[in-house]
Amino acid sequence: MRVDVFTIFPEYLTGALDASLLGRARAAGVLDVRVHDPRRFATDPHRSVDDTPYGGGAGMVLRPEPLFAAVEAADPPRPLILLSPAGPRLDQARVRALADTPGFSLLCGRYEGVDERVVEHLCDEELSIGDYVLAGGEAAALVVIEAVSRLAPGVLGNESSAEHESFTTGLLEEPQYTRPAEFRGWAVPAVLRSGDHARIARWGRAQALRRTVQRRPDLLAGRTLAPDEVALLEETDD
Ligand code: JD2
Repeated sequence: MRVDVFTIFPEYLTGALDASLLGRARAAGVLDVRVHDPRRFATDPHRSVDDTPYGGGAGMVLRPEPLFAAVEAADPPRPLILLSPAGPRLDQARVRALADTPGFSLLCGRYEGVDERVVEHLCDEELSIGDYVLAGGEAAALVVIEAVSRLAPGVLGNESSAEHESFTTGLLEEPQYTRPAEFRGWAVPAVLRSGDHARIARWGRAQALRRTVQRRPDLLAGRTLAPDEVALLEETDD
């Protein structure tokens, strides 16, 4: 999978792209991330990428010329997605759809955003990662790349683990434990140490259901509980 990123702060991305899952995927050749700095395409003596907004107002706006030049020189994979608080919110369905493509590109704004002609005539769509305001698109780009990459073929060590997880099953995950069996007097639930795999699976499903009902009932809104799920919920005590 190829992902091209356009940012005036390329160093913002480099540490994250080299670390952990993304670093391994890139080293293995499964993920090809190319970071482009529009400042390299600025033509004026000061290499300026921003200017004051027409009509007045606070802050600066990214100029169209260096952004168009950087994108046209790279000929990046489409769709070219503009990270913006004005876009539709990213969810796991969009993440899966992007993971099913050979690639896509991300354009990061800064300051008050980008010139609207970039939105209308250069980018294909907009995307927001959530209802809060960032200082620019770079952190959002990393969120998109990480969420999509872990679903891309060959990236996760365990292919099955991405499949039956929360937002895929539509439920939150059950709690997880590791050794020691008792830590500061707090024991791991006995069922998990019983070796009875059918009971363990049943406990996990009951926990996942109960947590979802209690913490994220919105996730269940468009989903009817199956009769066996209702039974599981009713037989759980607390
Ligand atoms: C960005 C800014 C608009 C004031 C470029 C913010 C985002 N979920 C999200 N929250 N914020 C962003 C985001 C993305 C790009 C830019 N700003 C700052 N924008 C009004 C300040 C500039 C996403 N994706």
